Amino acid sequence: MTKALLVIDVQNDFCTGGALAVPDGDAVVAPINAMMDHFDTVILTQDWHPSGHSSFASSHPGRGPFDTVEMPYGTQVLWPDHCVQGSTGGAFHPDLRVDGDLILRKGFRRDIDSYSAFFENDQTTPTGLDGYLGSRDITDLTLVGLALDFCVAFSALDARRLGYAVTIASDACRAIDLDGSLETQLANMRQRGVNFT
Ligand code: VGL
Ligand code: ZN
Repeated sequence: MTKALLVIDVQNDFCTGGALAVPDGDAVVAPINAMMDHFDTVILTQDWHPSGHSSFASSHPGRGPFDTVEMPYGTQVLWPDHCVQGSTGGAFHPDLRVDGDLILRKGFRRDIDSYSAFFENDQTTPTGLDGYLGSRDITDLTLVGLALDFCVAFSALDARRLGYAVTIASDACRAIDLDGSLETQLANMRQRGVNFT
């Protein structure tokens, strides 16, 4: 059994003052930094959108942030512009330790969003993370970061689907909680065998 820590999207735009600030988002930084010493492999993900990304409300005239639209791959929530490639908002929180083994970027294709670290939102286009983990014999994942009810949850559910043992360290996560999304995703994750500490 080999374990990895998967640190999801601890970026300025999801923290205080950011474009899509998750309430109390900064609070995850200290516990995540402390956890890193206890894992041989640390992987950080970075939400990394081109300007004009299709998940941005600004790309849909007449629509606003947190509306939903139908995309060819399903329903998509529209977000404020966030985590634009190369922007300060897209950078990791300045206090986050970034001495991980791998930085995986996602959401870089204009026409499709990618909440999960494993698959884009069509749930079929792989990011390559499963291959990386498999070739390093990693079977157990601990997930932390932002946001618990979106990118952390989608990553955890895909990881279970792919056969990993998955633990979420709850105090190192914070949620957006949009229309009950936190409760819904917690129930989904429990049902599919995600462990919580
Ligand atoms: C996220 C919404 C849009 C996340 C990313 O990291 O949870 N949420 N893009
Ligand atoms: Zn995003």
